[in-house]
Amino acid sequence: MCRSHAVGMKALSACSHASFPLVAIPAGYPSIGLGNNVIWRQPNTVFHVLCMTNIGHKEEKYQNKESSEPHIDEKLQILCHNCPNVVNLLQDQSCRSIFVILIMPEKVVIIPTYNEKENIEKMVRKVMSLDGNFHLLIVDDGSPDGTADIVKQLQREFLDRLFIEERRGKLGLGTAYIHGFKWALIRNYDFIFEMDCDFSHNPDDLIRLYDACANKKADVAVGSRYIKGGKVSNWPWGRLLMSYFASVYVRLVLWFNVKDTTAGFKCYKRKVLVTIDLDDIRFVGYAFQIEMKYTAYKLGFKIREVPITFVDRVEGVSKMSTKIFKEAFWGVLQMRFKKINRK
Ligand SMILES: Nc1nc2c(ncn2[C@@H]2O[C@H](COP(=O)(O)OP(=O)(O)O)[C@@H](O)[C@H]2O)c(=O)[nH]1
Ligand SMILES: [Mg+2]
Repeated sequence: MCRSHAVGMKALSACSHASFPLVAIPAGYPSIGLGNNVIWRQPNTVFHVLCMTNIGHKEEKYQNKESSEPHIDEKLQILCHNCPNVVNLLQDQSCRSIFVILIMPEKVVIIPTYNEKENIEKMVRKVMSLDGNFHLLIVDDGSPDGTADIVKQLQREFLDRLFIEERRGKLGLGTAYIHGFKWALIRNYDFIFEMDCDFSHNPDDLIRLYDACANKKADVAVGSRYIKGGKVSNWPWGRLLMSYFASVYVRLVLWFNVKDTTAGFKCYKRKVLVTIDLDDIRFVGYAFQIEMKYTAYKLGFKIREVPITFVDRVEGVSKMSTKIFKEAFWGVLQMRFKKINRK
C-alpha cells in the first residue's frame, strides 16, 4: 500500500511497513540515486512523515535548517537527531504503514537590492502572496538605508520562504546575481528567477515566465519589452530610445535573435545555470544581462520572450550610470570574440 503524494511541489515519496529501511523512491530523479544522501541533506527540504493506523493517520513535519539536520543516509535510514516527534512516529507500533514525503522547494526569485527601503516590504509581501509557493532571496549589498533590516524583520513572518544574503559593499548587479544563482543551485531549486525590486517588473508576471519554462519548452524565459504585446510605460524618451537601440546594437553585433537583450526579468531552468560556467561571467551591469542570454544561446538553450509591460520606478532612485552603459557598449564587442565553453 505504497503511494506517492504530490502536493503541488516537487515531491518524492518513499514508504515502508513498520520499520525502515525505505523501499520505494519514484523514478524520474536521475541525480538522486539510492545511496546518494547529499540531496536529502539540503537546507529547506521539508519532511512529512505520515503514519497510517487502523483508525486514521498521524503526521509530523520537519524542515531542514542546516545540512546536518534530518536526512536519509546511505543505508536508507532516517537520521533525525533533533526531531523527537518524527522519531516517535517512526517507532509508533500502531502505524500500519509509514510514508515519508520529501518536499523540495521548486522556485526561487532572486532580487538584488541596493537602497530599496521604499519598495522592499511591498515587494516581499507581493511575492509571498502569489500562487505557486515562490521562495524569495534578497541579495543586499550593505544598503546604507537599512533595506536588509526590513527583510530580516519580515523573515519572522515568512520563516521558511524568505532568505537574505548580505554582502559588504556595492559590488554590482551581476555579481549579486551570480551569488544568488550559486545559492539557489546548492539548494536544489528547479526554476530560478531574476527580478528588480522597484516594481518595473510586475511580480504577477512571474507566473507567466514560469509557465513558459515549465509548460512551453523554454529553458530561459525573458520578460520582453520589445516584442509584440510588450510595452514600456512612463520611461523618459531618452532612456527608452537608448534601451531600444542598445538592444538593436546587441543583435547586430552578436547576431542572435532575442529582441530585449538587456532585460533583467527572467526565469532560468536549473540545467541552464548548471551548464554555464558562472565563474566565467565577467560583466556586472546591463552587459551582465546580455552576457547571460548570449551564453545560454551559444550553449544551445531555448530562449523564449514573454511580452511584459515595464513601468519606470516610482519610489527610490535608479542605479544606472554611464559606467554601466560604457561597460555594455564595449562588453558586447568583447563577447563577440569570446570563446564560450560548457562548465
Ligand atoms: N545587490 C545589488 N543590487 C543592486 C546593485 N545595483 C542595483 N541593484 C538593484 O538592482 C535592481 C535594478 O536596479 P535599478 O537601479 O532599478 O536599475 P535600472 O532599472 O536600470 O534603473 C534594483 O533592485 C536595485 O536595487 C548593486 O550594486 N548590488
Ligand atoms: Mg529599475
